[in-house]
Amino acid sequence: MDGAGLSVGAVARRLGVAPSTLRTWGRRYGIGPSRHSAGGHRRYDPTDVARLELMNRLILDGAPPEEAARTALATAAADLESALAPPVAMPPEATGPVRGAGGHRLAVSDGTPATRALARAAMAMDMVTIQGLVADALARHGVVGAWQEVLAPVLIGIGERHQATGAIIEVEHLLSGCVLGALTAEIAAADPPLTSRPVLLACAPEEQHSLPVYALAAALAADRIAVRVLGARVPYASLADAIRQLGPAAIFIWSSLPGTGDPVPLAALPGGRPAPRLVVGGPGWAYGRMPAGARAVTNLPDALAEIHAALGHY
Ligand code: B12
Repeated sequence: MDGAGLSVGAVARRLGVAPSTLRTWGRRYGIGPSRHSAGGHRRYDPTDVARLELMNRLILDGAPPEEAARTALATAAADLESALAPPVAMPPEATGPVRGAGGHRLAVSDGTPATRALARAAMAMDMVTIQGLVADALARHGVVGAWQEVLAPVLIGIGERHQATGAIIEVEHLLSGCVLGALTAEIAAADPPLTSRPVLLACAPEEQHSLPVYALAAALAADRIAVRVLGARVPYASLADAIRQLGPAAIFIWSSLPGTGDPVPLAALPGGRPAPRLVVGGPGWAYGRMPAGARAVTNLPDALAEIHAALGHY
């Protein structure tokens, strides 16, 4: 770091967070750069950076952002280095159960620091922090790792909580929107595809649970495979039109609910030369009645592998 200090982008890269997250932390919690360049740009000196590193560490260990900022700001400059060296001891209130309005508790099955932090932000309905944590998970673990280790466990925890209480639908909607936005952004930001025939991804008719479809599409896009995502509730007639228009190499269809998982109409989908590989996933399908040739997958890596195989990659 030179005497002029680091830019927002440089500090964001160092911490593995989005530049917008740093700006939000500055605005919301008063933790930011202590100087500006001659041109008026924000510049972070070594103490600013160490404070932000401490805040980031505390969040990853499960502390709510405002509390992490408070602790980082209260740490004397001379103590920052030692605070960063050993594992950070969490304040007692940051290690308690994840709670939301009305005292609702959220059990996240394998509560890692990242899942706990995301669950906390979701229960607090703190949209900016949710977006930052989802973006961080994607940047740190890639699409498959972020989905399996952070996003799906928190979604499943929220689903279980909702089932038990009938509450937190607002939390489910907020988190789903943030995850959908982040996965769509991953698809948009991926390097150009190296394949020509796309993979077509859709939910079964009336099926609104589209996040796994976007997770798979983002993972395929990261592997530079062309995708077309039709999202939620796609009537079979519309899917058939899309198949005829796009001539996909593979089609993935998701069903979460038994009511949307009747496989009989799949047999009537148009073929093509060569015929697209039909891959189905999700707990809703009646797998015993799948048409010949359909491949069922039970997790994201297997779905990815099945589609790579359909494209002749291995
Ligand atoms: C987010 C969410 C919503 C959002 C969806 C937003 C969106 N754009 O996707 C909204 C608010 C729209 C919604 C609506 C409803 N939902 Co909802 N929802 C969820 C929630 C919390 C996450 C959904 C999700 O993304 N699941 C995907 C992953 C995270 O979970 P999973 O499928 O269990 O994962 C397993 C496997 O599928 C596999 N897997 C995971 N990821 C992937 C990826 C791929 C590619 C593959 C192949 C496999 C795979 O691994 C997991 C472990 O086995 C789930 C909870 C849950 N457990 O899923 C409830 C859940 C699916 N919803 C449920 C219900 C009841 C509903 C509603 C009927 C509520 C209502 N009364 O209106 C409606 C249904 C609307 C419809 N017709 O589709 C129930 C379904 C119960 C059932 N089996 O019948 C669940 C399970 C919640 C619960 N525990 O009660 N929901």
